[in-house]
Amino acid sequence: MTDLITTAEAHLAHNYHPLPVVVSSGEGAWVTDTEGKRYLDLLSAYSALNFGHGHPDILAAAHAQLDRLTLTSRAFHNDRLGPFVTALAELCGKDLVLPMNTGAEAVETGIKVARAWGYRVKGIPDGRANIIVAAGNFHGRTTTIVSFSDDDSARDGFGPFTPGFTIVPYGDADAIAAAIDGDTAAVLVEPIQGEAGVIIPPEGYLRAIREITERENVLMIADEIQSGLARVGTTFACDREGVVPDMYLLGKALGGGVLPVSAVVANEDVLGVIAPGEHGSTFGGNPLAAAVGLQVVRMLAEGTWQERATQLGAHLAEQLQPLVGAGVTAVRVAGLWAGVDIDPSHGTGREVAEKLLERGVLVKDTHGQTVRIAPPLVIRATEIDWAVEQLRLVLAD
Ligand code: IF1
Repeated sequence: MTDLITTAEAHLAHNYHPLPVVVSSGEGAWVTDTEGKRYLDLLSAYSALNFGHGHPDILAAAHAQLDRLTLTSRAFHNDRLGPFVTALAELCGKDLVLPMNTGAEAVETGIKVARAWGYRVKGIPDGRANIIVAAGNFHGRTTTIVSFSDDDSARDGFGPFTPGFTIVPYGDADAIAAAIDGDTAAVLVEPIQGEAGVIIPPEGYLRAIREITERENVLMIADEIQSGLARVGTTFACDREGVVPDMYLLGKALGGGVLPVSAVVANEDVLGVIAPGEHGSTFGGNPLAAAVGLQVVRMLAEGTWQERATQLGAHLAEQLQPLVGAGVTAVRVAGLWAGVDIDPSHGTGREVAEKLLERGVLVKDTHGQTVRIAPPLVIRATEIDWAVEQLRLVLAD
């Protein structure tokens, strides 16, 4: 493993010392570094690899499209975009899809759409539209998005900030109801908070937001960029409470681990407020992205990935549970996504992550004591067992 970390890599180095340099994507849940050491990748939600490294059907769709058409001049439509947006709209049960590239762009687009809807449909006085967000949120890194973060490390030094947001505690629907007034255009929420440590809100929270926003004529926007697309055992994390938001923000796994693909999905009465010429992107919905996105949506339409995440997620929860009281203070699991709080007497989340790295298991720490586990959905039960055993050994040290 190299000790040299280039400037470009330096921002990643806070995760691990030394930083493993991955040279080969390997297959399934495994990656290989420059020295040939293999790692079981339990970081895939972080990195958009829900379907594992090198999924053959996704690679085939990408290869085929590379040989046909990759980008068009924006003056032309392309023959992949229609099938992609149609299939994605159907998966979401919505009318319209606005394709973008990164997650942050989808969030920015959602904010613009919500504000435009607030002025043009709801009748909010110009310049006053407000969006309610949750404490502990992570929605991306643009200047507007960090404006409504409460994480100093994401915000400090990047102001002045964009106004028009109100932060309320996560998991508290009454706080949302209390914060809504005539200028409120939307509530923007992660159905399960990722960066915050896989924080699963109290049962009924999403349903309560849905009821409040419907009653108050406010849009409900679900950032499913990390929680969506089968990760938690359902197509969307909102499905866990039977909730359909007004707008889905999607990204990460929508690009199949091949390239950035994001999207805003909503009905005509919401997304239709954006007029031609008001919003766009050079790369959003390009033929290559659309071909890959279409393949991902086709895979999700069968429901087998959701089923797999449910079953393996139950297995992961079963394996992790005995660690509570044995070096772990709490475990939160939703499908194949877990937050594991490390007992401080056994070190920090970061120290545990580094020891796991030595043992060939990639996880990500967050907020001091928490280790996040998000394996690709192709992981095998035996690989989960091996990974949890490595965690048990690290904690027993
Ligand atoms: C970083 C976490 C993962 C997201 C949600 C939007 C975006 C993200 C819910 C923006 C992005 C990333 C970006 C990466 C760390 C990371 C992350 F730690 F923040 F929570 F994956 F676990 N909404 N999440 O999680 O999407 O613009 O990056 O495509 O910036 O450090 P993007």
